[in-house]
Amino acid sequence: MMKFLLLVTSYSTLSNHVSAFSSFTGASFIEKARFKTLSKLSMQTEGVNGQGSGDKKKVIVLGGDGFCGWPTSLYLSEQGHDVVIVDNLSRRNIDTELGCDSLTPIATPKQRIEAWKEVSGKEMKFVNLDVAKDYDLLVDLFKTEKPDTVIHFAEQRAAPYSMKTSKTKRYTVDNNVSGSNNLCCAVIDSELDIHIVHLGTMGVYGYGTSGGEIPEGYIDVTLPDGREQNILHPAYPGSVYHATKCLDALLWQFYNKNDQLRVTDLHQGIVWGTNTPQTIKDDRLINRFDYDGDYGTVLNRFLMQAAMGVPLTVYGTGGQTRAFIHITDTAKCLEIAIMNPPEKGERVKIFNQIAETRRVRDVAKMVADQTGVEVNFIPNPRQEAAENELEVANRNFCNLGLTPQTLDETLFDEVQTVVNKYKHRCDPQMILPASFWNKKRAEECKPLENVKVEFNSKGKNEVQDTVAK
Ligand code: NAD
Ligand code: USQ
Repeated sequence: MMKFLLLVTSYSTLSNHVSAFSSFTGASFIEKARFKTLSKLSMQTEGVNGQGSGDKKKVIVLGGDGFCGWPTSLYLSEQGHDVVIVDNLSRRNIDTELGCDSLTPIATPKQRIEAWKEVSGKEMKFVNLDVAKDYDLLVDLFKTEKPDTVIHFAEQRAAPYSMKTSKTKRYTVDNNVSGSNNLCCAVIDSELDIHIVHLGTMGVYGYGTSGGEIPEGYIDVTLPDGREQNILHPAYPGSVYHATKCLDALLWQFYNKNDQLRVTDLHQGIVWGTNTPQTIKDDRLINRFDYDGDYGTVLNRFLMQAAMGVPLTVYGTGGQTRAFIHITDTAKCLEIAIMNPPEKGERVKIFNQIAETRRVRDVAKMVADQTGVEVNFIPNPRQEAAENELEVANRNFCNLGLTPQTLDETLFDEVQTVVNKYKHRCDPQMILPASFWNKKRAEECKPLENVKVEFNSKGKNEVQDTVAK
């Protein structure tokens, strides 16, 4: 048996400390997450297009079947907003294409909507439509529903998937850029003053390239001859996926200038966590959980790997610093954004949607300290800086009342409880990276090809040689 991969460094067994997982109930989770009501927030009180009333909005959620879109839809519905979900289920289809699945067994959209009605008494509609292709249907939907706000989650969002092959690169650009352009055109053709709220990414800025705190969207620059301007922060994407978010930002800027579209662009960090106080109300409402090398994001992957007893897969030195936000705060940020739209004629509002920044190896150490799992440093499949600093302004949301949840072991328990419940659904071979940024990175990762990931199905504490060759 050979120990997991090219073991460059390993934190020792970390005192073999394994915390007892606390039981996970809705009430205790809500208490732990310290939910802050939005009643104190500054809120616009009129629905713009006549459908929303008072402080409630009519909201179309594009991509509302996804990891962020589903819990956000439930949260907005619970707060009394009128929610219509649009999704073409492409994410579920990509699971089939990759031979993978959400670790959590997600119900069909129909079952989800019915369960929410049973649990909450609230109606939500579901419309299966491709935002990047079904343009006329999109315009018709806007004209029929007359939403105050359209939230746009409906993009191919995995950087590794976007870098897999020329096919996935082209799909990511076609889907994401066409979808955003269609959205702007459809708002114009509907002749409604719809507020667009788009989920962008911290990755549009690059990581730490400003040489100081990353501002919220715009940066003061001094041009030759001492001319001073405040411009969109220079784009510095690290993947085809991140490049589409940079192109989106230019589309928002153009249509805002040309057609006075009201747009809010939310540059969100890495989302972690699984369930929210709404999704835990019924098994059929459970949120999706991605753990595979393409769609799983770093902290959720580490929490899942720890629960399985698989050494954590830190890429390179783990010196990459990234921004993080918990899934419950994603939903709260969206409500703040829809209640505080820009004025007509105001430039695109840009908020950094993050709670904090952390270095990947520090995140791994936190998880390892809590669970006793080993940390492995493996060749990095990505073309990215081995080490970077990252300081990010998030004052816009904080000034509007957000108190973001920071990384907290009590919330780690929630994820690990979910993972333990569904670990029989995990395919261990999907854990290793399966997408390489370029030929050099692929070459460096070649030794991973012969590695077989195994975990002991009895439980994480019994696993010793988790990966065998
Ligand atoms: P996800 O893949 O789980 O959800 C996206 C949803 O959009 C899926 O249900 C998919 O089927 C749908 N979709 C994609 N293309 C579509 C199209 N053309 N027409 C209709 N539906 C379409 O992703 P997520 O994690 O929920 O991310 C949502 C958004 O938030 C993305 O735009 C992503 O870039 C952004 N974001 C996510 C994270 C994160 O950590 N998950 C962090 C920052 C930003
Ligand atoms: N990483 C590891 N080990 C792993 C997985 C990732 O070390 O097992 C490292 C990566 O090399 C990278 C960092 O962790 O440096 C983050 O990777 P990630 O997969 O968690 O996040 P990323 O690819 O940046 O994308 C995710 C979402 C994307 C969103 C982005 C926000 O998938 O939709 O836009 O986070 S941000 O990173 O702030 O731009």
